[in-house]
Amino acid sequence: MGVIKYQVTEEDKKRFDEDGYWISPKLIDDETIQRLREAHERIWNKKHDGHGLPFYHYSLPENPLAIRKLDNGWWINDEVRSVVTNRNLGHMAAELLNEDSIRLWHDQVIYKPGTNGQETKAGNVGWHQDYGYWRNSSTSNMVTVWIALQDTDLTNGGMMTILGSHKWGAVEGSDTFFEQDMSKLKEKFAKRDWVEEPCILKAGQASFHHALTFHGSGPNLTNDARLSIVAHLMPGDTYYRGGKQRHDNLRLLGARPEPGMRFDREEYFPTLYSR
Ligand SMILES: O=C(O)CCC(=O)C(=O)O
Repeated sequence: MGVIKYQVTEEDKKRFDEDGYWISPKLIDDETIQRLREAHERIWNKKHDGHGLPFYHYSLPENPLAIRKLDNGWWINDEVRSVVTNRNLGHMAAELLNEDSIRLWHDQVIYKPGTNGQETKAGNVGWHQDYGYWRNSSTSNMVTVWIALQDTDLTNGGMMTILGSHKWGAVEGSDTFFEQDMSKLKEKFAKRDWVEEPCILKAGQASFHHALTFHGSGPNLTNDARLSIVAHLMPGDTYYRGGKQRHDNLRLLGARPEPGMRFDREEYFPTLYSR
């Protein structure tokens, strides 16, 4: 159970450094994929493992075609937990980011319903940078691991990344996950070469994208939901750098977070890997 061990190569690192993302070989075996698909089922039916509670009461959106997303699924689901805290995943992230240790920042459980051909923006994820939400972290050298629980391409609303956009730095106003008009966002952000790269994944493969890489996704026109588990990973010594932006994780530093405090409480930010 867990994540298959894979040694990241120099060529993989080069791809990640140049393109801002890298697609792994299959990391999750079929039995685990099935368990993670069942984990989705349990989560959306409010069946929790243990007594943890996510930050919010999450309810299914009124629109059945809208995207569903839960942060920190590992607090309430053991299968999700075993994948997003997996050492092998951490090792790969450490290699790609050139860091000595890796912690979990948070996870996401994402479910994009199939529309059966119906055109709607309800399942879209707007072009954004993950670091657009994480500006209170001391570093943007963070990575998102997006794990496909079925074969995924553009027909079922697979993700797209903008080639090399991690080299643009932290772009103002890039916290636009929930804006669903892709053309409008493209107009806003496409100030330089805008090359859209589809992340085409077989079930069990993952894409690793840098926290500054622009990405988003369009409609799932198939009959089947697109299911994924996502791990957002950070260097082990990441700290709160202050600033105005708020993030839910700040609450995990206590009632009075101070700049300089590390996100290092094991019970919230578990270490996946340390050299
Ligand atoms: O699931 C998607 O289409 C986008 C997910 C995303 O933005 C992320 O994992 O950072």
